[in-house]
Amino acid sequence: MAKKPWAVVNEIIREADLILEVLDARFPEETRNSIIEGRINNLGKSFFYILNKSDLVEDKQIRKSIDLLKKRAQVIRFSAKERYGKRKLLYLINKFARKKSISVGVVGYPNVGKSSIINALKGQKSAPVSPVAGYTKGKQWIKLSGKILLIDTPGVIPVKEKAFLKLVIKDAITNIEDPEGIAIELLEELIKKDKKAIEAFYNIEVKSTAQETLEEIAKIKRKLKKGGELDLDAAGKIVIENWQRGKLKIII
Ligand SMILES: Nc1nc2c(ncn2[C@@H]2O[C@H](COP(=O)(O)OP(=O)(O)OP(=O)(O)O)[C@@H](O)[C@H]2O)c(=O)[nH]1
Ligand SMILES: [Mg+2]
Repeated sequence: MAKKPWAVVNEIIREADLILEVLDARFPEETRNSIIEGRINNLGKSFFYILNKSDLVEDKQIRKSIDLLKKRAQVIRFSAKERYGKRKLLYLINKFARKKSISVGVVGYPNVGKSSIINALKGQKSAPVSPVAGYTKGKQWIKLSGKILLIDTPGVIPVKEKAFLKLVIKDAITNIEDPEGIAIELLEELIKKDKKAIEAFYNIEVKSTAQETLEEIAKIKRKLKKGGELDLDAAGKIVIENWQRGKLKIII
């Protein structure tokens, strides 16, 4: 049987010379894994933060995140999609290696883009990628050069998180049991942050509750059940998906 994801990650933290902790640039604090960082520190290992998916985030926001994170470790702004940050990261890894052979463990939450980063560094598809979280199972070694060995790991989550955030990270629309409830929770946060952006994006008026706002979205998207009743699950899925895919650019 395959090892549990956490067991794999702990092993890599012990074995690797350098760790890359991958964060989603849209919610870096939420995707920071305090348990992983605690273990890295206990073992006296070095790590860099990789702020991935930075193509989905405004410049100003990224700079703010970097300022906060750089107190703890070196931060590399990255986009596996646009191949941004690749040169800097390779330079820093090689500088760290100082001509010795090293292994570099890539760890982080599910779906933050660990495997995509490895592929971007390698310049070819070496690690399998998927929009469905929990895709990478065991550890996988990818030889980057004669001296650098990258290790891909499965995504791990430390503690109980807000339900909507968990789903965003999991990116598992088809498996959501209660899309309406999750979408309402998500909408509440989004409206708090940027009500006007929601209004403009959906071409609706934001109502006094998130529930009523979701009803507005269901109406404009013509999501109706057979009897003509509003289909809030279907509308909820749209809202969740728009945010997950980065179409709705509001940072919580
Ligand atoms: N926009 C954008 N999407 C990205 C980026 N990097 C990865 N993705 C997408 O995010 C999803 C997850 O990517 P993976 O590389 O499989 O993520 P992972 O961290 O390896 O996921 P697990 O193995 O499930 O833990 C895929 O749909 C990627 O195409 C990026 O820089 N920008
Ligand atoms: Mg993966």
